[in-house]
Amino acid sequence: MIKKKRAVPGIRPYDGPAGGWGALKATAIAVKTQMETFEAPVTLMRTNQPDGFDCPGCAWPDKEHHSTFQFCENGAKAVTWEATSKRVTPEFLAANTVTSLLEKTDFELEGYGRLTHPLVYDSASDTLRPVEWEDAFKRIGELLRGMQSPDQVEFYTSGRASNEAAYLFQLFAREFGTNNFPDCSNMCHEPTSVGLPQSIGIGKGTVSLDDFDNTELVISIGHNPGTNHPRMMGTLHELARRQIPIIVFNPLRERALERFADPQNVIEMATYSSTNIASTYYQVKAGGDAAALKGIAKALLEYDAAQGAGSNVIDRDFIAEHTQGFEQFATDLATTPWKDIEAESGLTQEDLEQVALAYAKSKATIITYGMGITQHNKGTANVRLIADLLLMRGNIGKPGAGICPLRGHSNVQGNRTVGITEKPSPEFLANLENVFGFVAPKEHGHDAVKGMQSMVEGTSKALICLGGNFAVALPDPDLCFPAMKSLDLSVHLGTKLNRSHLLVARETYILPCLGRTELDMQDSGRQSITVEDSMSMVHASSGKLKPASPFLLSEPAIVAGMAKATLQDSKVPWMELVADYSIIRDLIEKTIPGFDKYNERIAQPGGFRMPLPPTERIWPTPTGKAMFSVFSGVEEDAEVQGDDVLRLITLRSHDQYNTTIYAMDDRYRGVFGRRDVLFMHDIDLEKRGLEHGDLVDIETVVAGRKLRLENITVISYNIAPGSVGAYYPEANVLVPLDYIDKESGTPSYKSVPVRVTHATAS
Ligand SMILES: Nc1nc2c(c(=O)[nH]1)N[C@H]1C(S)=C(S)[C@@H](COP(=O)(O)OP(=O)(O)OC[C@H]3O[C@@H](n4cnc5c(=O)[nH]c(N)nc54)[C@H](O)[C@@H]3O)O[C@H]1N2
Ligand SMILES: Nc1nc2c(c(=O)[nH]1)N[C@H]1C(S)=C(S)[C@@H](COP(=O)(O)OP(=O)(O)OC[C@H]3O[C@@H](n4cnc5c(=O)[nH]c(N)nc54)[C@H](O)[C@@H]3O)O[C@H]1N2
Ligand SMILES: [Mo]
Repeated sequence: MIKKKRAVPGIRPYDGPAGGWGALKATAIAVKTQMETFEAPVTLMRTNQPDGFDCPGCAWPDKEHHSTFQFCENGAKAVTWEATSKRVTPEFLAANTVTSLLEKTDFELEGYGRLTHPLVYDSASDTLRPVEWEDAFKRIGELLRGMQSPDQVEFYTSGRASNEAAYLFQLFAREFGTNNFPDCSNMCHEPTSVGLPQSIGIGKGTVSLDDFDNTELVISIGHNPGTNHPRMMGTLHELARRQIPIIVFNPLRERALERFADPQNVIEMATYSSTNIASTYYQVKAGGDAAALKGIAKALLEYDAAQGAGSNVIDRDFIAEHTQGFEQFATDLATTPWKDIEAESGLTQEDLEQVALAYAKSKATIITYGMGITQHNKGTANVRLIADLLLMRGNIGKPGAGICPLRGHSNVQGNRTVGITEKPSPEFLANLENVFGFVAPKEHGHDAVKGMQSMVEGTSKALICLGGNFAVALPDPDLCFPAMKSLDLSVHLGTKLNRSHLLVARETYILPCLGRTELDMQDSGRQSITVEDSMSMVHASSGKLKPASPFLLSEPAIVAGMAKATLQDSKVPWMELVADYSIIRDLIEKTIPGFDKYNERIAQPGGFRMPLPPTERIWPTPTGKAMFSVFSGVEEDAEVQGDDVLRLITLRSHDQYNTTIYAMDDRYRGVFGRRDVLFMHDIDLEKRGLEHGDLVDIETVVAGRKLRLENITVISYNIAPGSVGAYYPEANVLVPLDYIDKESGTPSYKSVPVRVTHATAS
């Protein structure tokens, strides 16, 4: 019997579809609270237009990049957030000490608006004060030159930076002498960058938008497109209307994957109707995907055997011609017991056999995935298993089929392509040396976790951030925040104030830059930058809005300014590059394969695609073949035992962009005006004697140190039993810094073992 639930402030079930009129209303509110209303419509219409700017919201590509405006609520929020008319002025900063600003929430900090002046921290008054650009560069240069070793400096990149800015940033760091490149992708799709090259020879997805026109089945695992890749909803909506099955694996019932009303669809809008998206929805347990994927593969093998000789369930010709390692893969599946698969995935053998049947029937299948796959301590192994499943039926390198990792930041993939990596290839370093004539560092550097650990240990002394919110995005603030404060120097290029900026080092500079939407004028005229989307399309973006302040510089100009002031006999003509970004692109072309005729090809609408050999069934692996892998057992972490242990998923609300909180609602999950909640299934509530709305304490089970989050309101939710969910970044206090996927270094943000009990203090 279902008990009647008590009323909990701010918690109301959301019964409608995702999208629809609610999305239009939310857009209108975002515009009203951030922008001058007369500017907004023109600005939004320029998003993803041929002569306009690339939407900073997500990395989903745009078919109509050169024609119609695609409506997108969360894209509109990203744009209005940057194009806001609010400003953080020198007067405001003089009146508010850094200590007092640190008391504010992340939501309040960014809510103050755009940064307007380059700032230096003044410890005597505990305030941020305006500084001349040249003085800032000079002092940063002096401090960097004074380091005992270049490896004491960490160069962090957040994936919104353009190809041009990121390329200059890596050039600066490498000429300076280090490969320390922590970047946001180390917290995000690193398992893709590590796992896919082992499987198919390249760390990128293989599908294009056209493949979605030809596919017969989409399996969507561990991502929430209604919020995070909203333009993908147009594609899924269209597939669902064509009756193409979409099978979802997600511990939470995400509304947009269930029902969606497309704001561009006149009939749905007029009739308040919607389209069912998922044909089947499997609530896999957090961390249970490997078990589920192995179950599907095992069922497929069993089905193939049952069909007898000559069956084409398994694509034997493809496997023989294009792959290695199938035998070991199949043997491991045969010896993995169904009972283990069922226990770990939370799904039944019958469920997984159904998926295998649908998969066997489809002539072309796409698997899409996001953070639900990667942010686990077996994230890389999970990615390889997805590739294995596709390879079993030859689903890579043919129309309508392939692997589709949903990238995070709008240019995170491009940053990687142009050299932001702590593990550069010898060929790339040789190219840099040949073209520029400096000696590049060969030793591999730090990723995000190692960079922070070196700061905690005190071996790294300086941090330069090309965007982002490094300390807040990483796990365990109790460990990381003091490490930020113990640095000799921190420098942040940013558009809005955030907590990482305020965790000031002995000396701190905050350098405000132009955003994507803004006009970037240099000596040779108006500049464009370029970005690479999730499907490896590289295209130009140029802003038109008047910059938020006359004192802003572009990201390339700031990087070049610091580099010139640091590297006294630099081989790089920094100021010539800033005057004309097309020269930066020429240098990218000379040092990185795939950018031939870079400037010429971005002049074409839609740009060009980076080379993706697996789409032609060419496998740049050491063996020249696509490789099957073996995932032994089914468990994510065999060491964590105990009936009362739950797996905590930390995730994004609908009103947030990573550490940027736009507003306090999570409309589709029925949470309004608050973020201090824990989603839990009724079975798990009952086991603990808890009720919907009770206050609880959460404690991490694996940490060496005590990690706790207290007085959180637990709410009854349709989530897989055994899994619980809370919002990022608040729940980062529960994520240990060293609880990572060992292969990729990515923190296990989606599978933290925790215990939940009645709150002790109330
Ligand atoms: N509006 C908006 N857009 C964004 C962002 C944003 O914050 N806001 N962030 C950008 C960035 S950097 C990224 S990386 C992407 C993130 O986009 P997503 O990959 O969608 O990221 P999350 O919101 O963290 O949620 C992942 C989903 O995985 C599910 N999940 C959690 N654990 C598991 C699991 O073990 N198995 C399975 N199968 N599913 C699981 C969760 O229930 C959730 O639905 O979006 C990008 N776009
Ligand atoms: N617990 C938990 N932690 C997570 C995750 C999770 O799912 N759970 N997800 C992880 C993921 S996938 C990612 S990608 C990271 C994100 O980590 P980051 O990329 O470091 O964080 P963001 O919140 O995207 O950075 C926001 C800041 O970027 C700056 N900014 C915005 N636009 C621009 C611009 O155009 N130029 C410059 N220079 N600065 C700009 C603003 O100052 C803003 O405050 O977080 C990770 N952390
Ligand atoms: Mo991300």
